Amino acid sequence: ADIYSTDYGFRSAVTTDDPATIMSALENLSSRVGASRAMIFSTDYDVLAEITDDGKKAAQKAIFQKLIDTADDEGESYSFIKISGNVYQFTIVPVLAPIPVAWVAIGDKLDQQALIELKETLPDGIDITLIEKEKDGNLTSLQTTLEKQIAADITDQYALVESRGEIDLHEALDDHYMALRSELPSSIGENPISILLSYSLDAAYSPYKPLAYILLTLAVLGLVSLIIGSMTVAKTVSKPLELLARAAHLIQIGRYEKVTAIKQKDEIGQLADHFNQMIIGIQDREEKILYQAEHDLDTGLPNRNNVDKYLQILLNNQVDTGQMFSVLQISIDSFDEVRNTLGYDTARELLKKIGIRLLQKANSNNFVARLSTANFCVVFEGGNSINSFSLAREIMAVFVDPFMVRNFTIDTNVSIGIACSPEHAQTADLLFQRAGIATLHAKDDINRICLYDKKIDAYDADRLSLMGDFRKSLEEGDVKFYYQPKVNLKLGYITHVEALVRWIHPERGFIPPDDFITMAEQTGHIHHLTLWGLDTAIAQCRDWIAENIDLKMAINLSARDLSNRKLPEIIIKLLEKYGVPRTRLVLEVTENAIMQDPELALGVLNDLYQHGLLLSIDDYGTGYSSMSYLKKLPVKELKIDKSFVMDLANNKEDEIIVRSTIDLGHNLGLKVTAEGVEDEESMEILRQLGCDLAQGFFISKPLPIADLYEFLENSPYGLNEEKRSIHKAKKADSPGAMIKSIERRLSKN
Ligand code: G
Ligand code: G
Ligand code: MN
Repeated sequence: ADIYSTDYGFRSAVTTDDPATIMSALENLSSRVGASRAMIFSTDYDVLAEITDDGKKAAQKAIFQKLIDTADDEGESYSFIKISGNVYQFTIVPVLAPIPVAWVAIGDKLDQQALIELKETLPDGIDITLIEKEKDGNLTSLQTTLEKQIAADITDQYALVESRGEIDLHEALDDHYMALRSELPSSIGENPISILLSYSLDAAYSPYKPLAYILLTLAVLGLVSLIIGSMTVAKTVSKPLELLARAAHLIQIGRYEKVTAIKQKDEIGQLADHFNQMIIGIQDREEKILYQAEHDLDTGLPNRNNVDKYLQILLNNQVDTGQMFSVLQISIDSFDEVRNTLGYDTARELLKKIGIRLLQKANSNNFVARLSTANFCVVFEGGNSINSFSLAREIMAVFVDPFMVRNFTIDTNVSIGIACSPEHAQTADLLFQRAGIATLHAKDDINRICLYDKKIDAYDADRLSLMGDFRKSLEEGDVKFYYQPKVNLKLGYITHVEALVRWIHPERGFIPPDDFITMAEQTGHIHHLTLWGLDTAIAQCRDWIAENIDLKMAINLSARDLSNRKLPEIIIKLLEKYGVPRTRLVLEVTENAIMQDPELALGVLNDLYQHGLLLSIDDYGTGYSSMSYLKKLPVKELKIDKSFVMDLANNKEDEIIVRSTIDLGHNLGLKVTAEGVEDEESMEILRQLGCDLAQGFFISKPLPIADLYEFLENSPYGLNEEKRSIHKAKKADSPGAMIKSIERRLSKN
């Protein structure tokens, strides 16, 4: 257009009024610049010449007029104009000389070819479509580098959604397009033309399609191998591990099950093998530990734990069925001696053999166990106090034959203590405790068997509380002496009394002395009883002296007293305190008390003797004292036990024993007393046998002090005023004294 407007020849041609010249200049120039259409307007908007490419002249006069006006203002103007179906880009410039003398319009046809050329200047894949918006709003694609149908489809979609200057997405003929529509400058009154740039996404993606397929294939292959892999892992690793984990859990709860389902030979298979071996190992060890926990390793017998369990079963069973049973504790006497003399190995062999003999003796109701070093036990199902005692005797018999151990002949003595359930205890602990107490007592028993009894149990809570009461009773005067007369058989009347303690408990009433004295000995309370007894008895002697009653007082000492070295001193002090001569007191000591610790007892007894005190052996004949001890004892009197005396009149053997004991006593220079005289005949026999003193129910029971005074006064054996004086006279043995006594009687009469 610039060329048109400034070309001198063209300008001069235009300024001529010759249409042919103008036409020729226009044709000339148009072919030079390759324009499709060209028009020359006069300043009055008249078309001076027109070149067309299709022979059809442009009809839009008004539009060109406006364009010329704009070019007049701005120096040039542009517009896309549609002429007979084709779109042209028109440029209008003045022909200056130097003022505009004409207007030239050059139209460049945007045909298919032009669009293709334009497309080639753009990046690959971008297509161009020209769209016309008709007056009624319809959009039509005029020209396109796309397939016609596609262009039409996209254009249709633009008709629905009005959008300009933004990238939109469209679908056409199974393809996807990105598109950008832009309205081209056009003249008012003309249908607006838009240019649409579209880009096929499918085409854009197409280079990546093979890649996508490869990726997809890889993904599928990966997935497949993953599935196959997981299945393999599951079969060869997870499943076996799960089996092993389950087996491990079973071990935890104490079930040992081998894993047999794993057959593979790999690491997992090896693990399973080791696992199975481990199970065997654990099982073995557990069995060993359990065995050791419940068995004694020396003898192989069940141990204390095991018996406890067994007893627990019996006790539970007892709740339902009431089934009785007993525990026999078998204690080997002086086992320490055996062990220290013959050595530990020999001692262990001995234990083993003892265990074997006990097992041989046992039947299906007997459970044999070892409790501790020197203690075995037999639990006797169905055992009561009677049949348990028989069983104990049978067990005793097992130990009669000596044991042969490593060329040693070992004599073994045992003591057996028995406790029964439910009679003595209803728990395992208490049963053992009580069987143990019975065993201790069995050691002092002739048969060496002892059935538990509350009386022997110093540890019984009930009895312990009783001992508390005992001290209180001593202080408060509930403990008293009763006095039992001893009659001088030659004189025919009472010369001695034995003080025997009586306890009337404020709540429980009379308590047998055998009960509480044993208990007092076991708990140490005997000391208080002895002190109280000595004080009370000696104080009574003082009274009698004051009342001119000539009675000797016998008081009992216990085994415990014989181990008290201070005893002589205590007695002497009391005698001095009350002003009582030593010869008034007789101290009775049982054989058994002496024999508990003969050396110590002899020491104290000798001491007492040295102090001029009189001693008497009580219950003679029931203990184990030998002649050699009897010879050594510094005693003045021997009391034949009542068991030989009570039936004297009817029992020849008793008579022989009593007779020889009296002779023995006399030959050793002792006075002999018989206790337990219950009838006149016995009393007569004793007199004939030369017995010195008699004591027993026939003469009198032990009497409270008031009754004793009554006895002294009224009994044929009593010591009334008359006898007292005769006695005194005799005793004085002097004519003066005799005369005095006769005088007294005479004066009375
Ligand atoms: O009374 P009789 O049941 O009392 O006596 C039973 C036993 O108690 C007898 O063997 C007797 O020696 C003993 N005994 C009685 N009184 C005493 C006492 O005061 N002290 C001691 N140590 N024993 C006594
Ligand atoms: O200390 P000693 O054990 O000796 O005590 C005498 C015991 O003998 C006391 O328990 C007393 O009660 C008891 N006793 C005394 N005389 C007789 C008797 O004639 N017959 C019986 N059975 N017991 C007696
Ligand atoms: Mn006595």
